[in-house]
Amino acid sequence: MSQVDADERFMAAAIALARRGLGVCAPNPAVGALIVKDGVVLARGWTQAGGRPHAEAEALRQAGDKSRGSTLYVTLEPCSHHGKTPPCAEAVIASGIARVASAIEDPDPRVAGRGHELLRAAGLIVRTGVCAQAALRANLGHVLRVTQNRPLITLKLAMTADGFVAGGPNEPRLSITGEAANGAVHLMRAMYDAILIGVGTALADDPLLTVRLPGLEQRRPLRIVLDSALRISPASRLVATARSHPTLIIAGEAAPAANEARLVAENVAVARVPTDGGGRLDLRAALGLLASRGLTRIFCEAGPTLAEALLREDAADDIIMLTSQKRLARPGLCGFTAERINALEDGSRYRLVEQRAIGDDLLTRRERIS
Ligand code: AOF
Ligand code: ZN
Repeated sequence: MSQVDADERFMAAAIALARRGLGVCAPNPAVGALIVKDGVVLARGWTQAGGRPHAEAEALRQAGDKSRGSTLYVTLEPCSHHGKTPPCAEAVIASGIARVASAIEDPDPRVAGRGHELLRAAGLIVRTGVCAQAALRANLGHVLRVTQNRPLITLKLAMTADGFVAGGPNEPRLSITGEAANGAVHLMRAMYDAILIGVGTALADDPLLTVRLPGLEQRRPLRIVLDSALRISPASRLVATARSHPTLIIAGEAAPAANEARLVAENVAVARVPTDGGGRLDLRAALGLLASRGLTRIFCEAGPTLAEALLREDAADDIIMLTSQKRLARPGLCGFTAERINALEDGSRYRLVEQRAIGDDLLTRRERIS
């Protein structure tokens, strides 16, 4: 196998390791690292819960003395700053690693190329850009937070075969998708820092937005509701479970203080952002607030209003559509205008990257073409 092929193969494995940290290491990026010598993997590391230790530190600790003369594969440039931990680039140099294959530069202004520079200055061979595209996807939450002051947003939509996104007013919590797809959605939730909905969905469905999968109950992504006028019911399941599952409501500046006080008393956090003339929350301001609180990845289980707003703002980085074969007996809540769906499907703004059956449902995933 050529060096280039081997680099790509090991980097793909490092990216798979990195993904283990998604949903647990914010505000830090989920990084993966492999230490390889003569084609043999000596150690594997990924960013740990809470963001530390960093991936390289984990792999180096495992490899011990054996790392001398080996190659390090790392999905993000090793850090060069003295932050909460000493710089990974220095630890890599001290370990005697001879060569580093790195996927992308870290846009964090404290690093921004200095990690690679440090390694080169110490005489290590450094190859950058290995599997850059795939690594960028895995690190996109971090990259967007640092460069655009907003988290990555995955928009998830579920639709019946006849184009409805929910049942009518008398059918709250009608499950559009089957059990297998619902399980897949819970697994997706676990890989994000937060779950986002609009107040319309909170009022119509009274959702819990928790991760209900055996072994992953401890994953508690922040549950966020955009609620300009603080209309959410204090009796809702979201509010009732706020002592055990962190919950944040983003309201407009004019929302009643008494409503806020009632929510805060139940352990719900309330933040405020400006609204436009029509009383709608400034979405960019809301996303900026979430980025400044350290959130990197948001899973948005939006109804039509919020989904349209995200698409209008060009803020949806990927779109997961779950389509069931079900047709509703009575007309339900209509999802999206035909133009919206066509716009998603014409391939100019989003590219189809995945299509598979989950049980009786069809999952498609589209990524924004940047
Ligand atoms: C790495 N390896 O696994 C991660 C890195 O607050 P600190 O000191 O933990 O530093 C956080 C920054 O380090 C973060 O913003 C990003 O630039 C980088 N994350 N770097 O070398 C890792 N998670
Ligand atoms: Zn580091």
